[in-house]
Amino acid sequence: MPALEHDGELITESGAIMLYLTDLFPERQLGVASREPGRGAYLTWLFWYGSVVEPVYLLEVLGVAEHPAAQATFRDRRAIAARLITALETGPWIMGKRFTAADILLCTPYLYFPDATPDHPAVRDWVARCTARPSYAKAQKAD
Ligand SMILES: N[C@@H](CCC(=O)N[C@@H](CS)C(=O)NCC(=O)O)C(=O)O
Repeated sequence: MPALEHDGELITESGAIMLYLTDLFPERQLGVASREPGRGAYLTWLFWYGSVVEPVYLLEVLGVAEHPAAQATFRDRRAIAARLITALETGPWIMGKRFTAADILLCTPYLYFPDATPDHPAVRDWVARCTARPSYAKAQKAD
């Protein structure tokens, strides 16, 4: 269960942890600071993960992804794929030229569930780029 305790505060939810850490360590340049161009897109990607991507895949597992209420609220895996593909066709990262915590967060489901990876070269190559980074190997080793 993703959780971070810092300065006596507990932070949960992967997106909130990412935002907390990238705001705390701006010098690592993995986030987009407040008032910096791209902050809105950065927040959108982080919140989209928890608010849409996770529910959509879970609703599929539960067999109710095609329910009209689910469609009207979250859309579906096709919409997720379309949004990723649109971003990654510009690429090479979700936010363009710059690798951010949004890449780390959004590629995660496809590391745990490779079969769920949208069947498109832009997405497959992006997942491969994410895992080819030395920091990925370092994190895996630490885990
Ligand atoms: N929305 C949460 C989901 C966290 C979550 O429930 N993760 C699951 C795996 S996908 C987990 O760690 N489960 C362990 C457990 O429930 O014991 C987040 O993004 O942090």
